[in-house]
Amino acid sequence: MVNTAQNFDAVVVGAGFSGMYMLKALRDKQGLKIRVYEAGETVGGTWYWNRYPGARCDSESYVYCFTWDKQLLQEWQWSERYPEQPEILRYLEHVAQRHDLKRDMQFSTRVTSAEFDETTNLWTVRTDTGADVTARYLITAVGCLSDTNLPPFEGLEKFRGKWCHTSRFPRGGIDFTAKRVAVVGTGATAVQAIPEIAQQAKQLTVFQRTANYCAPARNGKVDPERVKARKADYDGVVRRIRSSFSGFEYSAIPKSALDATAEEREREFDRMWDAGGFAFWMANYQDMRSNQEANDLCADYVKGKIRKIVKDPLVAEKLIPKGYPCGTKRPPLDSNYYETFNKENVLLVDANTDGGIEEITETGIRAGGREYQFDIIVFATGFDAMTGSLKALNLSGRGGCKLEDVWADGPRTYLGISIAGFPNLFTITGPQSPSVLSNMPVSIEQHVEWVANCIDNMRKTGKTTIEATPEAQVQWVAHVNEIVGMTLMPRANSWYMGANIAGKPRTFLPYLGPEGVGGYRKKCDDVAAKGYKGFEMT
Ligand code: NA7
Repeated sequence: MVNTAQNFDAVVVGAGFSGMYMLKALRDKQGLKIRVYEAGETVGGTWYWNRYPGARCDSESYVYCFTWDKQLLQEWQWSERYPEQPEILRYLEHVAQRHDLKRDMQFSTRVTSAEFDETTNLWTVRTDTGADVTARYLITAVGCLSDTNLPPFEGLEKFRGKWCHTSRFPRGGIDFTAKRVAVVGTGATAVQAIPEIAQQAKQLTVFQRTANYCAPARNGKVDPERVKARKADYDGVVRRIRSSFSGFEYSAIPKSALDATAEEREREFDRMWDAGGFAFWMANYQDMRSNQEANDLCADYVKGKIRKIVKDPLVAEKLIPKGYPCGTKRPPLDSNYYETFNKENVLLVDANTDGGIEEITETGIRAGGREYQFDIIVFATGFDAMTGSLKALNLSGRGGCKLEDVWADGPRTYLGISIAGFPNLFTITGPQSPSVLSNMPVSIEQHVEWVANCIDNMRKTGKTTIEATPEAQVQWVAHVNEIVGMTLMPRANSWYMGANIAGKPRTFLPYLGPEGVGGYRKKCDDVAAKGYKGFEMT
């Protein structure tokens, strides 16, 4: 039964990993009255929406889960090294039921706007289902990659076949059997979907704008002995991932790639490549993302692999990334991606060599002056990352100032969790926090726990509002930019830089802290320990 009261202590937007835990943390520990609004029909967030073939998490299952339910850590059996979308959804449904979360959630409801009222110090939240509600605290748990990017391709409305975006894939899927299919995009989503679609489709044509550096996932069953050992040491696992750089059990090789001999490097690269997963990107030489020469060595290794796997040298050349350092766009994990281009029924159309997409026609796609015919077009064109889903909430803070105006030149936050002028608003895994550069549940849990403790502190000390000071925000933004400026990350046209969306300000969206998520956690805890330094409380 959904709570029918219209005044809440807190409104949480989104019922994915973040929203579920936020509800649990505030409701159980502090007994607050909460309402969670979720546009989907049930819990799951990104895993509710992304139902495309091959959808799977790139984090390993044993660390892609809630760590606060210790019993569930022991009970839940993941079937593979990387959890598949339906399995994650089953897991989240199970958590929702086990902790009776749904009674405070309202599904199929999208928040359309929220305004802070300076006279009452309350947020008024409006939804597409009508009723306005008020809340002392507004917590966004909207995910970093949830605002779909469907580029405005000319002529799409004329296309007579079927089309869809991977993040809005129809329930029940699409039957690609005997169909001529196009996939537009070659990001992490497409890299998962392409091998699956190629197995069914009569003909698959992939439209690539930028080639990616992909490393093998090496998915499969996990050795039961390994599972047992991890379960026996879950406290240790949790401790290690929380203090790690990226929320995984990886640490970089503590030396420069340039200081290793060629043989040593090859051995290390082989070891990481064979291990699969993010090892190549997160356990590599420490200067991979900061030194172009070191980066070139890593990049050359991957390029060599692509040349070995892809039989047609012309196709291999198109698949070889050019013009940006490896690891500076989100590296996709590959299960037979490169091999798929050896199949007879798969064609690669590369914007750089064959010409980019000009328009969608009634019967297909015109690119580079040539017309390709399709029955189905799948857009794997990504998201308006990190800021899109927040701007879509139409938030107004003090003096009616609008978030979209305040962020016109890029996001400005304090710690990625608070925005000056927007009191009692908390942004779980918001821009300028580590979020997408880490294993998400680790960053989510850290933010949720910080926010829950902050609210608890406010209630105990009789405070009504908390907000970042403009000075602290200016310093944080400068810090985020300064740190990333020491790396190669700004050299890529990545969604991290906002470069995938025409007109989006070019600015690095997450926070690449010098000590990763472990160091960022310490910073946040330190702020709290110093009486919420950088925040103003009334
Ligand atoms: P991504 O990584 O943003 O990939 C989108 C792909 O679509 C990428 O190859 C883009 O090329 C391509 N794209 C985007 N716009 C266009 C236009 N206008 N024309 C042609 N091609 C285009 O999204 P994903 O869904 O794959 O992954 C997002 C994250 O979800 C992923 O990183 C994980 O964290 C989970 P581009 O590279 O921009 O040139």
